[in-house]
Amino acid sequence: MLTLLASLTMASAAEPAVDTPAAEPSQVEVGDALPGDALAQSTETAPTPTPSTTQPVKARPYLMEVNVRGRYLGVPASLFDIWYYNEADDGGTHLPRPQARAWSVGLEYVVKNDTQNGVFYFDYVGNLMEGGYWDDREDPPDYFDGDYVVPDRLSMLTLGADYYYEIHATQWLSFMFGAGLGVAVVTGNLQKWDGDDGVPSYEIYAQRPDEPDDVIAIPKVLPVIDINAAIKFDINHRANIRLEGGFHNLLYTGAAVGIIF
Ligand SMILES: [Ca+2]
Ligand SMILES: [Ca+2]
Repeated sequence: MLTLLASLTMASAAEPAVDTPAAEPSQVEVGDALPGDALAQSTETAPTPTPSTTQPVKARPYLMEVNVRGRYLGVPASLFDIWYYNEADDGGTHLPRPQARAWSVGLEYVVKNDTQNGVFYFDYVGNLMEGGYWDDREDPPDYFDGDYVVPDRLSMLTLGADYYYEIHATQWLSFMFGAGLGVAVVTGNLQKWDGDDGVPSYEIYAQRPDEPDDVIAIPKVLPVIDINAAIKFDINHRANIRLEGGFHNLLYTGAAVGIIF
């Protein structure tokens, strides 16, 4: 680089004086300023800032994010196994029990500093559970007294706020632990078919799938409890990716991606 500069300087020095003298020195100046002088130059100019000019000063001591997030939610089958039979029961011939699963997409607005994050969110939680047979455990076993339950337009719209504490492992990697509260508006319900004098509910359902015996009402408004643990990748304070898991009224795993500004 030095040799390049030297040759540049010599070249310009060797130029005849008539050949656009104004352009040549400026070229050398630009080349001169590039290598290591950026810092020196900035410290040089730093003592003489005019207060009136609009410089890119750090106007606020916090950053913001806007993120899009997606999640896969559910209730572990092992939990329902406590109360309900599954396909492994009755010598492996029992009807399979539906899996309580859901998905969600949402938007987040985040206000943060180095260690603290305030996350304001809303998301839509859609049901993935199919209709099926829910057979309670009893002793002695009765495999034919269960309910046939079919979700009907079941979904949830949530709005809430979470606090995350952030621990930086490196410049670009951090671990986050958070919790928060929200409110959910629930749509839809669960339709239920009962057994009937020895005829199991799944056979009744097969006979009249459009005529449930009952509708299990779900409260239209529910509290939302959030518990979150995340790994966050910071891309040059411009973007971030968060991989996380926890509890959002259901257990979940998911990811959030967004911009930092
Ligand atoms: Ca029973
Ligand atoms: Ca039973």
